[in-house]
Amino acid sequence: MTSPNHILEQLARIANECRLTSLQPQIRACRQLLAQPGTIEVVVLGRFKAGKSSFLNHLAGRAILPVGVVPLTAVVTRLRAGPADRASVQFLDGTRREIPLAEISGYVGEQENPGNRKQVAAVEVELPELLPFAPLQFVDTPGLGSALRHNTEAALNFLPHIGAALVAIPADAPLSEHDLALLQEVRRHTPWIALLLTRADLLTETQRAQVLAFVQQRLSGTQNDGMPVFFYSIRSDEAAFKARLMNQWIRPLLQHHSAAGDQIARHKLTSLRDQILNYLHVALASATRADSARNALRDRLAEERRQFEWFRTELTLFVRTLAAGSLENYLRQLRPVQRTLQHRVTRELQEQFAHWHLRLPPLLDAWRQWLYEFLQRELTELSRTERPRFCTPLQQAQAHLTRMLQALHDRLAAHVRAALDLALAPREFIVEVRAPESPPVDVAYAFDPAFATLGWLIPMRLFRRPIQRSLLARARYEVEKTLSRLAADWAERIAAALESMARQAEALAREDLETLERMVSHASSDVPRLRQWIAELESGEVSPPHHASPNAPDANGRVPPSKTR
Ligand SMILES: Nc1nc2c(ncn2[C@@H]2O[C@H](COP(=O)(O)OP(=O)(O)O)[C@@H](O)[C@H]2O)c(=O)[nH]1
Ligand SMILES: [Mg+2]
Repeated sequence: MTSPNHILEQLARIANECRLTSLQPQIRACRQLLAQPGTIEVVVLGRFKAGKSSFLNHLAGRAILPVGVVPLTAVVTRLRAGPADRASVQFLDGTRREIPLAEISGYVGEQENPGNRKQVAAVEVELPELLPFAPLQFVDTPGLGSALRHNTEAALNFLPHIGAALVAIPADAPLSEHDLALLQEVRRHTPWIALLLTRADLLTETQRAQVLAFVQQRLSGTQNDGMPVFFYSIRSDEAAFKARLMNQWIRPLLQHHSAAGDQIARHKLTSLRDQILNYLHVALASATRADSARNALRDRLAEERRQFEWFRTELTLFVRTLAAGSLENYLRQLRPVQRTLQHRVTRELQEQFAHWHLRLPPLLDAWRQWLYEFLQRELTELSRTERPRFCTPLQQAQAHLTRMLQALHDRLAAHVRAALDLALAPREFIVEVRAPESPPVDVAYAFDPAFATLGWLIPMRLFRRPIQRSLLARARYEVEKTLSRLAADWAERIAAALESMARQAEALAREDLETLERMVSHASSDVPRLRQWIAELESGEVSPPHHASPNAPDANGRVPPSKTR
């Protein structure tokens, strides 16, 4: 049988000659995988709050990973077996630093590492508790559709690197369209996938049976039909769930890890090969079909090219509309917070007044200093806690821009189908979220200087009450003003981030269109070369070998029902 390395080099060569740049991340991931055989990364994927981190803590038997972490710019955490507790942070610039286990949350969470200000690429943890699982490694991810995308390299490289995958979905909210799309995406990169229905303790046995039937019905007819499904709960009285997952999925993976590793590598190579073959078939069909068919396709693509300016405008308009509405949204959403802060400033300032028996100028100074500190402290905290809310437009943009790219690809696929009667392979588009740093809180207010000089003449005995009232009102106004300014600063930063996402989407769309244009530009003189490549790829043996082991999944990742219950 041809070695995986040999197949990969063949695929890389052809992809290179065809300039299929979008396949580069997959090619790099395969190289890396083949360079380090032996370990298998079990990646835990799924929405935010699906219970991924809780699950891994439960599996390790220790609360290592922070739970309830907002994923916006969080990073992946790798857990593996080691002789002693150890944790290290790997930074985007390639450096690494050892940290105490207790400090992990300072690097993986949005709250303590906003906008990934600390420039973290990943956190790696070694635990003796994981020795029984070696050579499996576990990867906690922050939630697809958001966090994996803060850094291009990490994002584009992540999915292709998946070894085995556990897709966590809350049992009480099972299998949305988003989950199905995720499963589909993951399936391209690994045959070893299982569905983990978390928080099973929230359901009765009857409800669990209903959920299982629902999930199986939704998966039927998809590539994931019949995939292993496990309920899970971190409640200690629900140990049977863990036992079943161990016996039916993790142990087989451990026992057959070398065969499974081979299967995973070959699955990725097959997937890569199919994508290249798809391009080649389109190229060949276009080069050999009657002129009319080819010309029809070229006309359609030329039309897409002419329309591209509109697509670009649409992208820009979309992000600008989102940006334009963001300030108003922030202000509306912050109104209750503003009222709370205004009540607090009034109450706390009233307490202060009781201590300040001062003439007017020093009173004004004390007031100003106190208010400055109050606003600085409270708004910095607010900007931190409200950060996910400020960044919401980025998530919305990511979802919509990805859909726009997908729609363009579908349109291109429809042209190919109409002209050549061929299906263009689906594509993954990743528009990364580049969440900005939080803006500094800007507290600035002027006070009439004449007031300060004349102030010494004002008899406080008579005017204390009206002056205090006026200072309270002024403080409430300053709360509103500073909050509005903070929202405006956020809106400005978010607008810039949105603009950058639109440009990314534009580049991806252009690449998609240009790749297809290149494919259909092949002349009849290219036909022998295209045929030769296709023959080369189709004769390559990349399909995984068949395993007779009782629990290993077959080529579709299905695990035969286990006798070990
Ligand atoms: N009742 C129950 N709650 C759970 C379970 N697993 C996780 N949770 C809760 O779900 C929330 C999100 O969990 P987390 O692990 O942070 O989710 P992640 O974002 O996917 O990593 C937390 O409040 C957990 O306490 C479970 O098995 N049962
Ligand atoms: Mg988590």
